[in-house]
Amino acid sequence: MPQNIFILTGAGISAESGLGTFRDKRGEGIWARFDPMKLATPEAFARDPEAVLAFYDLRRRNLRDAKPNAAHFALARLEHALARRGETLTLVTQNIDDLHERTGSASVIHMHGELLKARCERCEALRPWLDDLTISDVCPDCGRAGTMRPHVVWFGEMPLGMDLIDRALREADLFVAIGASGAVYPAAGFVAEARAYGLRTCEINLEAADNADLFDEQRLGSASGTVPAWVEELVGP
Ligand code: BJW
Repeated sequence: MPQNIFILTGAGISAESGLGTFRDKRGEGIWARFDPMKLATPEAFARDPEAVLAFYDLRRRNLRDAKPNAAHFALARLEHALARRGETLTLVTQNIDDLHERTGSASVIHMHGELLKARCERCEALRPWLDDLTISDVCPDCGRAGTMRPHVVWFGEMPLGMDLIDRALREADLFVAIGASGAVYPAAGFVAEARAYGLRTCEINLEAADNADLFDEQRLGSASGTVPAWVEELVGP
């Protein structure tokens, strides 16, 4: 029977590419060093745009030096192997990096935005943005200064692609979460929705997520080892 797979990836899939996670049980994640309420909310950006832009400039520079790892490559291979069998992979990521795209994943849904894009708060223009972003940058579309912001979803903002995500969840047979802590909603609620729609559910993670009890199957280990092994089980070497 054809299989439609829905995969949600989180910061854990990019951890071995050197991008860091937000939360971990050792208290060493990004949010242990930086206060999300001062850097990842619209209110923080209104209060202190320089601090917020500097945080994302640093992350953008780190991303330029990062390389995809074996887990990103395996998911791109899975997508193409499923397509050859007339099956589909919906790849939704909470990550703002572009490591899935760099390995050839074709249509990634970035529900928390993309670090290498900026958008104008005035005219909503969305532009590729590879360099640092400053408060005096001019919008290439409307020509106003001081209106560009990182194209990321902060706390209190609506994640992107929610209609597409809901449709894909309804049409899938299997839900898999990879390297996500299950701490941030609405993504943390997808597994419950998947169960309600009758999907099988699988967690692939270094440490059990906050919502681990909602998964039918759990594979613990680092993404660069567990994901390629799981993909090989599904579609062969
Ligand atoms: C490995 C590994 C290795 C490590 N191999 N694994 C209830 C319902 C709905 C909303 C809320 C709610 N309660 C509260 C809210 C509001 C809020 C929220 O969830 N707050 C919680 C903190 C409680 N949510 C929002 O505000 C969201 N918007 C919203 O809700 O709008 C209204 C709405 C309602 C209902 C439906 C639809 C909309 C917006 C959330 C925006 C999150 N933004 C950030 C920053 C983005 C930009 C940036 O990158 O700076 O997104 S926060 C940060 O957390 C980032 C991540 O995408 C997100 C999730 O993190 P993730 O990916 O799970 O990573 P970690 O670090 O938490 O976990 C890493 C995992 O990897 C761990 O499990 C490790 O074990 C594992 N790992 N190494 C494999 N090598």
